Amino acid sequence: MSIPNDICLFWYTTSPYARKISWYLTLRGLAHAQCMQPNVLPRPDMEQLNIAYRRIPLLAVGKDVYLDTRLILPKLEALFPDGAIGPKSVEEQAIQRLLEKWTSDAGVFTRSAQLIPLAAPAMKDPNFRKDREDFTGRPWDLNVMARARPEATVHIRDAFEILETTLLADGREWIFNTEKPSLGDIDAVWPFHWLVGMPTALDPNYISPTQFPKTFAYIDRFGKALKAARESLPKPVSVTGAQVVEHMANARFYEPAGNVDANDPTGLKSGDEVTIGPLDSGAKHRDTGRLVTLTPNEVVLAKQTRAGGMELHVHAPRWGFRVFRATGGKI
Ligand SMILES: N[C@@H](CCC(=O)N[C@@H](CS)C(=O)NCC(=O)O)C(=O)O
Repeated sequence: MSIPNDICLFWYTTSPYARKISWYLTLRGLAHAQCMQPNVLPRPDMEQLNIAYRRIPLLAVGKDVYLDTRLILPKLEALFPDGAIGPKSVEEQAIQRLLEKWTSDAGVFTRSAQLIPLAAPAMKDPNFRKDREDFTGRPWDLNVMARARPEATVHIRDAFEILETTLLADGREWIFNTEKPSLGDIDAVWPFHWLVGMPTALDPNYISPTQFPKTFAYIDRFGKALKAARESLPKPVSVTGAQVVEHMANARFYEPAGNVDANDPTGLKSGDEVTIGPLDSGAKHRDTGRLVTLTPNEVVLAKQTRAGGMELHVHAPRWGFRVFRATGGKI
């Protein structure tokens, strides 16, 4: 089974975070494989990798596995620099990184999720709601969720207003005035594109092309650019988890084991047995392994696949994650 560029994306199409990665690969024209997943646990394909982290997306590049879009996107830029679409100037880099934080960490996604239509098939499925209760650690009660909608609309209206009156105010096509969408556009557009694509998520009395013409036109333009890019490429090959592991056996590590920063506040040392896990959602699903790299923005640990005991390197960002000594550590 061939995995183009040794890249395999584990995802499901309704995941807005995963769409960022699929869009990035499409806009770059980077051929890859995909391992499609259900939107709830269990995920037997991912169990093959022996990785407890449960969030989607997850990206394998050879024997390296990357968690979290906040690490996956800069890694793809660095590992495949020919034709990279990241920001160029320091100002653009600042805007792109702040956009990433604003949309992912600072509330736009969370408030968008509160606007998922309660009539959507997933929301009516008790199994899905139970899965997300485990994931978020909060009850997913339809009455409580209905009451949260007006406040979520107020926050999302604020987010639309920011795009409309600042970044898109001068009528530009793309955030950094590029010819085609860039990484900055992916980081700006994704929760807005998700909301517009869910019928009834947005109440047109408050958020519609009437109030925010430039932002709606931008979202539409992005969708069209993506469709054109997708149509010009072969469809990603679909693979199973077992096929990914089989492929990895003959693939290389894309990054050498790095340094463990002697000045890290955690005091961890190379070779320590450590546990990593996200702090915000899916926090119960942690991975333990041997520490191979620790920098201010990345932690890497070595783990073995369930079948065959093959070593993989699992990479996570420092932001939004905790790393601690597996024995005697506290979380
Ligand atoms: N900070 C993470 C968030 C990922 C995330 O929350 N993904 C959602 C899907 S959009 C998820 O994993 N939901 C639970 C699940 O599918 O198991 C990232 O940037 O990758």
